[in-house]
Amino acid sequence: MTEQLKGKVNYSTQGNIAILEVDNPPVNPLSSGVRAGLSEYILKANSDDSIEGIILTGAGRSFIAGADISEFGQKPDGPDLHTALREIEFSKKPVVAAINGTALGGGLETALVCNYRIGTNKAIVGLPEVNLGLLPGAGGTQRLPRLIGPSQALKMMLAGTPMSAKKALDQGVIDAISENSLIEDAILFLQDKIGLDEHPKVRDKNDKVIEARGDNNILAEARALAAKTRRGQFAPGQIIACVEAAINEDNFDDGMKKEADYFLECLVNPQREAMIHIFFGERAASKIADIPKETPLHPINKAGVVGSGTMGGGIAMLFANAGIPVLVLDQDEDNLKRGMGVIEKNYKMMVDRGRMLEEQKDAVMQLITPTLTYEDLSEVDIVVEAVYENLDLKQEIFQKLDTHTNANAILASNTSGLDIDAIASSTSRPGKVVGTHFFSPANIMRLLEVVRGEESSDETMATVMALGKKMNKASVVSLNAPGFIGNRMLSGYTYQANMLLLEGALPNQVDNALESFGMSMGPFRMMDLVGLDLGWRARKLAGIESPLVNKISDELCEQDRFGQKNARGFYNYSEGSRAPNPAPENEDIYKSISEKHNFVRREISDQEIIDRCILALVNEGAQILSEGVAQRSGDMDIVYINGYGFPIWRGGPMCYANMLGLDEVTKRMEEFAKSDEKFWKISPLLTKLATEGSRFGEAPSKEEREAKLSFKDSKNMGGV
Ligand code: 3H9
Repeated sequence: MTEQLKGKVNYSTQGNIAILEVDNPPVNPLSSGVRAGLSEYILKANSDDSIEGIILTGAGRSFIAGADISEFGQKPDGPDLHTALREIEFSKKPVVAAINGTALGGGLETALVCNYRIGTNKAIVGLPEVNLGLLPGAGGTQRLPRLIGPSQALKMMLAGTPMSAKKALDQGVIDAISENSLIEDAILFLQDKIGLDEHPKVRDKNDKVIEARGDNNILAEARALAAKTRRGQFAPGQIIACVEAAINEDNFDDGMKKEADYFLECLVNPQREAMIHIFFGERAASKIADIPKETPLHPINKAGVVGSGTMGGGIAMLFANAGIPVLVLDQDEDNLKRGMGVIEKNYKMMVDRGRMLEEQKDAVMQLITPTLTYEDLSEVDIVVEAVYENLDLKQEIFQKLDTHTNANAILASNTSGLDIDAIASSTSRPGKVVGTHFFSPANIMRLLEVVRGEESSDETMATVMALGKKMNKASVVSLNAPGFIGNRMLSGYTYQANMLLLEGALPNQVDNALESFGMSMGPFRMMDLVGLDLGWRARKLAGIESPLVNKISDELCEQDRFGQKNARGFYNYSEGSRAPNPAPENEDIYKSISEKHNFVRREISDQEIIDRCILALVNEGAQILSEGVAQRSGDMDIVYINGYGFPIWRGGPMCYANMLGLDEVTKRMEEFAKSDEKFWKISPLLTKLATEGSRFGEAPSKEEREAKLSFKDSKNMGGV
C-alpha cells in the first residue's frame, strides 16, 4: 500500500478463508488507503486458489463508519469507492460482512455489496447521510429498498438514525447475529455456503421494488415525513427521488446512475457544507483547547440532583438514561412527589409512543431515588443543582452540598446566568464547581453549556464534558460571563424583533419571516411560550421603568396578556392548544406605543427582518469570540442549532455569515447602523476578518488566534 494513502486493510488467512480487516482508527472510515486495500485484497483472495471464501470486518470498535467525511468538498484523492465495491460485489468467491461494530453510511453500503451479513449483538447499522446533507451514494438507495422494501428503506434513510443488530435482523438488513466469536461464527457461516452454485446479490433482489410499482402511497408518505421532520432540507427530496428510481427503473445500473447524479447535486449544495461543518463542529466543541486529552476523569458512578421541578426532573432522567443511579432531592415532600410523578409520566409517554419498552422504563425508574435529606448525598460523585435563579439560595445549597458530599464530588449548577464564581465561593472546593446549563426540557434538548469558573479544575471540566457525551449532549464550553454564550447572543436577536415591532412589523410577519428562514420558532411565539410577564414582573419589583425595547410587551402584560400561560400574549390561544392565532386587538397597542415614541410605522421587508435578527446574532457571536468567552466560532453554531432552533442546514449563525461573505455581512450592518448606531457597533474582529477577506474559523486572524489563546485568562463580565 502506498504511504500517502490514509488508512489500510489488513489481510490474513485462516485455512480456506481470507480475512480483510479495515484498519483506519478510530472508526474505520473509507479513506483512500481503505478503498485501495479493499480492491487489492479482494483481487488477491480471488486469485489465490487456496481461498474459497472471504470475510470483511473492521479493526477495533467500528466496522466501517462510512465514507471519510473530511474528503467531501476536497479534491478527490486515491481510488474511488465504487470500484472497490464492484470488486466485492462481483467477487467469484462468497464474501460475508462480519459487522463487529458501527456500519454506517458507506459502511453499511459496503456490507450490502457482500453476499451475506452477520453482526455481533452490539452491531449498529444505518444510513445517516441525510444528517450531513447527503444521500447514501454508494448504492444504498438502490440496494436497501431491494433488501427491506422501499417503504422501510425510506423511513431508515430519512430518519438517519442507526438501528440495533436485533432490529436489523428482524428487518432483514443482516442475516444472522453472532453471540460468540464473530470471526469464528463468520467462518462457520461461510463454510456452509462454500460450494453453493450461486451466492445472493442484493442488486438482483427485485421482488420488493417491483411490488411497490404503482403504489403512490409509499412516496407520498415519505414526502409527508420529510416535510414534517426535515423542513427546508435538500437531501430528503433527493433520497426519495433515488428510491423512486429504484422502484421504477428496470435496470439496476440505471438506478445507480440516477443515484450518482442526485448525490452530486447534494454534494455541491451549500447545505452539505453547512451540515458537515456541524458534524465536525460538534466534535471540536467537545474538546477544550488548553486541557490535555489525557486529563484523568473523575469516575461518575452515582449522582444527585437538587430540585425536582421541570429542570431537575429532566436532568435526573438524563443520568438514569445514561445508566447512572441518581438521587433527586427536594426539601418539600409534595414537590418531590409531584416531580417523581412527572418523571414517571414522561417515561410513560415514551413507552406509549414506542420510543421505549415497558421494561426499559422500569429499569430507568429504578435508578431514580427521591430523597428529602442532604445526608443521602454523601456518596455521590456529582450533584447538579437545579433550583430557581436566586444567588443567595444557590449559595446556601452549595454550602450544604459542600458539607454533606464527599470532598471529591463535583458540584454543578444549572444556572442559566448567575455568576459561577460567586456560587463556587460559598464552598471550600471551587475547583470542583462548574456550571452545567441544560436547556428545557433537559431530557430532550441536546445543548449543554458547560460554564468554566475561574477555578474549575481541568479534571472537573474534562469529567463534565465526558458526562455530556455519555448523556448524548452537544456540549459547549463557555467562560463564566453574563448570559454565557446562547442567552447573550439571544438578547440582540430579541431586541431586534421588538424594535421591528415598534417600527411597523407585526409579530406574525416577524415570526413567519424567521420561520421561513428556517428557525423552528419565531421570536414572538418564543416569547409567548416563555411568558411575557417574567421580565415585566422583575422590572416592577425593582422599580425599573420599561426600556424602549420592552414597551410593547410590558403594555401587553399591563393588559393581562402574559403569553401561552393565560392563552393570550402576542397571539391568542384556544383552550388546550399551543397553536398561535393572530390577535388583531393588539394592533392598536402597537400603533399607539410606536406613535408615543416617535416611530413612523412603515412596511418592513422579510429580508430586513431576517438580516437584522440573524446578523445581530453574528455580531454578538464575533464579540463573544474575541473576548474568549467561547473557544471557537463553530461552538456558537453548535449552541444555536442545539439550543435555539437554528436550522442545521444553514450551519449555525457564524457559518451562515461565512457563507454570506463577511464583507457583505458588515456592509448590511453598516446600513442598519445608519438608523441605530448604538446597537450596530460592529465587532472589531468581524471588521478585521471581513477586511482580510477571511472567514470565521478559517485561517484565523491574529485577533481570533489571540482570543483562543487567552481563553483561560479572559473573564469579561461586562457587555451583554
Ligand atoms: C457516506 O458514507 C457517504 C456514502 O453514502 C457515499 C460515498 C460515495 N469520516 O464521533 P466520534 C471521526 S457519509 C471521517 O467522536 P464515537 C470524528 O470526527 C458518512 N472521520 O466517535 C472523530 O474525530 P476526532 C456516513 C470520522 O465513538 C473520531 O472519528 N457516516 C467519521 O462517539 C471519533 O468520532 C456517518 O455519518 C467519518 N465517517 O462515534 C457516521 N466518523 O477524534 C459518522 C467519525 O478528531 N460517524 N469520524 O474528533 C459517527 O456517527 C460516529 O463517529 C460513530 C462513532 C457513531 C461512528
